[in-house]
Amino acid sequence: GSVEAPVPRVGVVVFVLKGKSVLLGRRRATICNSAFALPGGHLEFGESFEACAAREVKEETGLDIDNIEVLKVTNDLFHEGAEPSHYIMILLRAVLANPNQLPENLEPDKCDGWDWYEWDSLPRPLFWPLEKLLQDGFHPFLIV
Ligand code: 8DG
Ligand code: MG
Ligand code: MG
Repeated sequence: GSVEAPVPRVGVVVFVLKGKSVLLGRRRATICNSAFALPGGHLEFGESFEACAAREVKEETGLDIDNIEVLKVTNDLFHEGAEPSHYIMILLRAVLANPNQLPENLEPDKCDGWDWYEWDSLPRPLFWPLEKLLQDGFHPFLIV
């Protein structure tokens, strides 16, 4: 095969909000293994941000989401892996379509399990882009 020059990829992550809590899972991945992270993944060709958010949350947790909104865009460089990676991250928020639905760990090779964590007492370590957002004062509940 041909050797491609590296390019930025588009990542979509979702703050699924429930009361004062947000959905996080411990990652099993080369980048930032075992840190708490949001559900999300890669934007597919032709997909809207909202459709990607709903698809990734469904694939990873089984949850159906509603009121999906884009909150912020970040530009992140990762140097942890064998090769560096560059992500344009689209951050969204959403709520559960059915507040009684429970998260399932549908990709156990990528995640140790999902749970709700209160925003004021988040678990650590957080995936570093998320930690950086928090330190910058980002608050997914307060954006109008
Ligand atoms: P896919 O094959 O399902 O499309 O992708 P994935 O396996 O679900 O991708 P991912 O690693 O979950 O997300 C893609 C990238 O997004 C990840 O390698 C780095 C970036 N990213 C952040 N912050 C977060 C976060 O909080 N959660 C997740 N899942 N990814 C994040 O910069
Ligand atoms: Mg993912
Ligand atoms: Mg995924």
